[in-house]
Amino acid sequence: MRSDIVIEKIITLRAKDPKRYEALIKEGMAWEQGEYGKKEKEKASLASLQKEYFPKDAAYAAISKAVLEGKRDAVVKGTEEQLSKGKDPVDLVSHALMPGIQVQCERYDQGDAYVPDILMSNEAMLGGIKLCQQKLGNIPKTGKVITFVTEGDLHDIGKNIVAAIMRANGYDVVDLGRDVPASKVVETAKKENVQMVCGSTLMSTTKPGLVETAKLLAKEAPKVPIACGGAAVSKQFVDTFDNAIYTKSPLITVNTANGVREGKNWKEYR
Ligand code: B12
Repeated sequence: MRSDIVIEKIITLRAKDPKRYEALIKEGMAWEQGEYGKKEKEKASLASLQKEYFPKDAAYAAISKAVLEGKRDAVVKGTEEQLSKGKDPVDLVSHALMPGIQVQCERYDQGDAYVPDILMSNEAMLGGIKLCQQKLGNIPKTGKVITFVTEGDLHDIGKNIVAAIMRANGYDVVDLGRDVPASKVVETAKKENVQMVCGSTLMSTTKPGLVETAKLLAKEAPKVPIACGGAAVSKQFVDTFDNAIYTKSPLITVNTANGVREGKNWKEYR
C-alpha cells in the first residue's frame, strides 16, 4: 500500500475511533519494547555457556552434556540411573535435561550450531523427559489444560518442557502441538472442558496468535483464560489484551493454573 494512503487511513482511524487508535499505539509500543532476538549479544564460548547453564552436580551435568551432544542413549541411561537413586523427576527435567538444550540453543543463535544439532539435542532431551513422565505414573489429576504454539510458529522446545512440567504437577495436558490456529484451540477448550489454555510463541510475527486466541476464548469459552509464555512474549505485551495472563516460567504457569482452578480471574494477575 502507498504510504500516503496508509497515513490517510491512520488519520481517519484516529478521528473515527480514537479508543481503537490508542489501543493500537499501546499495542505497537509493547510489541517493540525489548524486542527479543534482535540485540547483538556478545559471543560466548562453549565453556562459558556450560558454566552459566550447567548444574554443579556431576551426574546431572553429565546428562546436560549428553543432551547438548544429542546422545539420546546416554541421556536415557543417565536419567534412569538418577531416577533409580530416587531423584525427583521434575528436578531432573529442570536442572539436568533443560540446561543441555539451553546451551545448544544459545550456540545455534550465535552460529556455532546448526538445525540438525538442535533437533538431535531436542530428541535426546525428550528421551529423558519421557522417562521422568513414566516415573511419575498416574498421579491424581488436579485439572486439565491445553498447550499449543501459535499459528505459523514451529518453535516447540519450550512448550514441550511446559507440558511435561504441567503433567508432573498433576495436570491432564491436551497438547495441540505447534502451528495451531486460534479456532482449533477454542474448539478443543470447549470440547475438553479445560480450566486454562497455555499458549507460546517465539517469533514477533506470530505474537498476534495469542491475542486472537484470548479474544476468541473470551467470546466462546468465557471462563477459560490463556496463560502466555515463550521468549518473544513479555508482560508489557500480554497486558495490552484481555483474558490473558503472562506466565514467565513453567512453574509460574502451574501456580497460575492452580489459582484459576480455585476461581481466580485473569484480572487478579495484572
Ligand atoms: C531452536 C530454535 C529454532 C529451531 C526450532 C526447533 C523446535 N522444534 O522448536 C529451528 C531451527 C527449527 C528454528 C527455526 C526458525 N527460527 Co528459530 N530459534 C531457535 C532458538 C535458537 C532457540 C529457541 C528455543 O527453543 N529455546 C529454548 C527453550 C527452552 O526456551 P523457550 O522456548 O523460551 O522456553 C522457555 C520459556 O520461554 C518458557 N516458555 C516457553 N513456552 C512457554 C509456554 C507457556 C504457556 C509458558 C507459560 C512458558 C513458556 O518456558 C521455557 C522453559 O524455561 C531461538 C533463539 C534463542 N536463543 O532463543 C531462535 C529464534 C526464536 N528463531 C527465530 C527465527 C526467525 C526462526 C526462523 C524464521 C529462521 C529461518 N529464517 O528459518 C525459523 C522459524 C520457522 C517457523 N515458522 O517457526 C528468531 C525469532 C526472531 C523474532 N523476534 O521473531 C530467534 C529469536 C533467533 C534470532 N535471534 O533471530 N529455530
